[in-house]
Amino acid sequence: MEKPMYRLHCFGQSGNAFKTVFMLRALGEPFEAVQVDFFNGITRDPAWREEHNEMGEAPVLEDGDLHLTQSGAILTYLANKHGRFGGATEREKLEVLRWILFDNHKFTSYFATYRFMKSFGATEPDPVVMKFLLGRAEGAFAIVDKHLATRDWMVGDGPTIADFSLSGYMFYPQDESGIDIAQRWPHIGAWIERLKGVPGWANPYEAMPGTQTAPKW
Ligand SMILES: N[C@@H](CCC(=O)N[C@@H](CS)C(=O)NCC(=O)O)C(=O)O
Repeated sequence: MEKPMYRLHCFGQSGNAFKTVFMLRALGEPFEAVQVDFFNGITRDPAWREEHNEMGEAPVLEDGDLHLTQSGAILTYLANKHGRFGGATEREKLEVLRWILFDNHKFTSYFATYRFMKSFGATEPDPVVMKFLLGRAEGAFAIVDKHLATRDWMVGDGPTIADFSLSGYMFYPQDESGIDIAQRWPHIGAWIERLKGVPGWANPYEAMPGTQTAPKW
């Protein structure tokens, strides 16, 4: 019997979705990509929220009857189900969770919001807001850069879902954020290159549906 295929609701610009795409591809698990029409506001549509995600966000993973959201939960689910990339010991699993929480609160969230406002926002971003977001992102980047100064991967001896989570926004063109990450945080820069060597890695705009657009602001 053919195994049921995963369905993943995602779109090209979404680094949060790319975290889960990277994992599925690294696992060698085929999936059907369902495009989320984010830029036409579908995630705010009550019917979409009712059917797919009450939180109003991509990604959404469908595994048969299971509909799962939050990239961290999806990554953990896939790691447990396939027995890969979740950490080798209980201690490592806890470390992985610690970094995924840090990513969702500080590393991805401030940077992704900054990039979104600079590249895709409907109105010109307020410089005061941008300065605040950038300062918070820089603080988080410095912490991860220091952690990576003495190790190749965030946890343990190989890539884990902590790496897939934290790197979700690291593979987009530099002009979308205007920040030269590799130059400013060289250990993050080296880690990005290592991650590109993980079998299954792909450019987010090629791995997910949707149209790449030029930065707006
Ligand atoms: N913590 C969530 C964040 C998901 C998220 O913010 N997704 C964005 C796209 S990258 C979204 O759908 N945002 C809709 C909105 O904020 O209205 C995760 O990791 O899945």
